[in-house]
Amino acid sequence: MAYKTQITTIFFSITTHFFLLLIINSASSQQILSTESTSNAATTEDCSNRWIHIRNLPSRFNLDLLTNCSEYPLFGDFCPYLANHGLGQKTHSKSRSWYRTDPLLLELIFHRRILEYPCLTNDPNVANAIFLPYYAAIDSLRYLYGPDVNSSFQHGMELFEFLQSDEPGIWKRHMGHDHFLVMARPAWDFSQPLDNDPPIWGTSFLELPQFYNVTALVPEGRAWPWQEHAVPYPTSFHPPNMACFEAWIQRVKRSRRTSLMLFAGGGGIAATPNIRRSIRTECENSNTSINSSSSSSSSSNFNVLERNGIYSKICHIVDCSNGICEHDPIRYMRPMLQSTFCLQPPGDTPTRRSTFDAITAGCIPVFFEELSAKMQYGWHLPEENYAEISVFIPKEDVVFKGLKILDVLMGIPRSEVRRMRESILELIPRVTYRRHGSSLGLRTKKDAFDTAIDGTLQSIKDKLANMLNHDL
Ligand SMILES: *[C@@H]1O[C@H](CO)[C@@H](O)[C@H](O)[C@H]1NC(C)=O
Ligand SMILES: *[C@@H]1O[C@H](CO)[C@@H](O)[C@H](O)[C@H]1NC(C)=O
Ligand SMILES: *[C@@H]1O[C@H](CO)[C@@H](O)[C@H](O)[C@H]1NC(C)=O
Ligand SMILES: *[C@@H]1O[C@H](CO)[C@@H](O)[C@H](O)[C@H]1NC(C)=O
Ligand SMILES: CC(=O)N[C@H]1CO[C@H](CO)[C@@H](O)[C@@H]1O
Repeated sequence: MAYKTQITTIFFSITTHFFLLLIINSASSQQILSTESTSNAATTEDCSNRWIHIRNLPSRFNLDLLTNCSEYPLFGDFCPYLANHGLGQKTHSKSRSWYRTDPLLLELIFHRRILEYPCLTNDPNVANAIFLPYYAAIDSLRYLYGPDVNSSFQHGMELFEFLQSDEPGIWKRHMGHDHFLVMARPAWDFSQPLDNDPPIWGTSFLELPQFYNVTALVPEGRAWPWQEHAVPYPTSFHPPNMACFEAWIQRVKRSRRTSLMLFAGGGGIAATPNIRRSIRTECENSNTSINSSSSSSSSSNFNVLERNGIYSKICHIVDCSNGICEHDPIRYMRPMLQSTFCLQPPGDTPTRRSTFDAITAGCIPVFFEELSAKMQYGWHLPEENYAEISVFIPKEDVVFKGLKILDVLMGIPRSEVRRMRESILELIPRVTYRRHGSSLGLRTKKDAFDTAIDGTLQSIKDKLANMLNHDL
């Protein structure tokens, strides 16, 4: 019962806030529109080719879905993470930038942020892109973990029917090619072939021809993405202003890195060979403190790797089994601040939220397959930069050929480690979802949301141009 009241309160504050913001925003877009013809050239220029219209959807496609947040027994109760418009509760009452964020709430976070996007328009006919505020992944829970598991091919049909029947001209204008939405789970969860009988896993949202033209922003795309594009998982860091952001950057810069490498995660216990198991074994067999008189040639690098002498730990494992780290960033952020390299082995799927936690902590990510990041986050982590911002060690070499991760990492010269860390620091703004309603100063830095919007607008523009070419 207590939960119910809490939910209702959250729900209410969300609705009121949305409402207020919608009013404020339509006022400011009006303002922008009305000054267009006068002297405000800068404003018009900023928004040209960047207008976004938020499709007006009935609340059953978004806010209503939050009211059932405790009713997915197999998934778990996500009500606590709805606080602060999807950022979750603060890690402690005095915290200004840190929240217990659940990545599933990216749909809500995104929706909240787009309400303060400066180039919103009420007129779909002048919009360069149409945003669908549909909480697709939250809605998918009833198919993935609930009573509708046997009709998973219907996920999205109700939305499609709505888009065809309510103001159908908005869809028809570009046949959906200018529409986009956020789906806060890996694309695999939405890619069940329509002819799978019985269903195996996932809904068929991304397999429906009805949605082929729509751009979906997901935390993980498929190996051959089509409609979808990957955007960073939200971390727990959501600074409200420049001072908070800068204070964190300074802390990351100053942090003493006393461990060479860190793995924060679970798994690796099963007997079958896999990368997580290899990591565990390697860590358990490594000495906890470096013996500088050891004869191995690579260990001499240790002394030069860190300015304060030697690492006190070669390998640090933060055991996150059973999801204990998920809403408790303190468990892994401190160790990440103290480590030079953060291992990012694939788990159930190739990508991990931890990649973005690591970058936020200035810990250089080590990838074991290209699908973990390089083939995913092109907008946020440009492909040509990977050598500067990460280490790549093919997992087959570790699991089957006996390559030691330790040897690879110890072989990287100190100067290169320092350069990599500097490049990582520059990436932090772009993988951070800053807090909604943040200061104007902080808004001048493009964050993960801004970068995703830029990418989406460009991708839609390219699609529309392509269509035109085909028509000629
Ligand atoms: C919420 O849960 C109730 C009871 O389980 C169910 O009847 C209703 O359809 C659900 N609503 C949504 C939007 O899933
Ligand atoms: C789904 O279908 C399977 C196989 O036909 C059946 O055993 C199961 O009970 C169904 N699940 C639900 C929730 O209807
Ligand atoms: C998607 O776009 C193609 C043209 O590129 C069009 O033929 C098709 O009807 C569109 N699909 C929908 C569902 O509107
Ligand atoms: C380091 O190695 C030396 C000689 O092999 C040994 O005497 C010493 O106890 C070792 N120190 C540690 C901390 O293992
Ligand atoms: C705990 C552990 O693995 N200790 C090893 C540390 O390294 C020496 C050789 O340098 C081994 O003999 C120990 O077993």
